[in-house]
Amino acid sequence: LVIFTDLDGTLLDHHTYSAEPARPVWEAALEAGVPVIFNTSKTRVEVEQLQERLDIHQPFIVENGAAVWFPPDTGLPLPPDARPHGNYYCKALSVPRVDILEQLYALRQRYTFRGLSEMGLAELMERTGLERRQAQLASQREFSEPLVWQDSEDALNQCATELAGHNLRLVRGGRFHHVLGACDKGQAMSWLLAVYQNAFEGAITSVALGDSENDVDMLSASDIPVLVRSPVHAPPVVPDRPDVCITSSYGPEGWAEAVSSILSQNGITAP
Ligand code: 2M8
Ligand code: MG
Ligand code: MG
Repeated sequence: LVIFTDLDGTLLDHHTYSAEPARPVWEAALEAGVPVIFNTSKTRVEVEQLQERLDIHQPFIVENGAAVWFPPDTGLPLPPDARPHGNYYCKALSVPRVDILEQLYALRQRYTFRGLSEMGLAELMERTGLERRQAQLASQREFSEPLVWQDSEDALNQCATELAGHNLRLVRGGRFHHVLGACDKGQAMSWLLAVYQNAFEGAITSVALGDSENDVDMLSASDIPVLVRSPVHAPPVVPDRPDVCITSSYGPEGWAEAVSSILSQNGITAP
């Protein structure tokens, strides 16, 4: 079993960013040798800080599937296409952010949106409820650009089509829309799962948890998809997965409820 999880609105409360209600359950998973892998819109530096805070030390996926990071000492054999980057290894699935900004801002005249790169820290704090230090980490993006979409839904679809022509994707997160290279959370998850399968020489069951539109590819590609209920939006549709389960509680409480039951079904004692 390997657990892939979104952060904002899923393991972390949408408003307070707390994961504490789920702590006993992820501790039981880690204790039993089940990796808990973050698959998030957040940046590398945001996740590094969060892993410290939660005492979770695993490879992780950032910026909506744009890259996979391996911290030192994961014990995993590193795939040949992961590149050293300081004391980490990185597998990039997206083009760099500078390339994205160039394409995106060429569309400025025709669509109305506000990109994160145009916001000061005060505005980002206001829009997300993050504290200054956290907002600063969220702004250190390497592979994607979050947007506040200020145009019509039709314009959004048209813009997405145009971006697709440049090999870029537009996905909806909890608060922002995100533009990134031709990749998604599902592809990144499958790539990393193959690394585990290779290391452990066998099939591994994947559990995926998410709350928003940008999690749908990951849920679709997983063996056990879980939609964590959101206090601010309806659960997205996961096509062709009638087996998707929707938690009754919101955010980290919902996470704990679902993971606890999956662990128990797999013979792992969980609170
Ligand atoms: C952004 O990501 C969330 C996730 O769904 C969103 O789109 O609402 C990113 O900027 C991320 O880096 C940041 O931590 C988060 C804060 O809410 O917002
Ligand atoms: Mg989310
Ligand atoms: Mg997310």
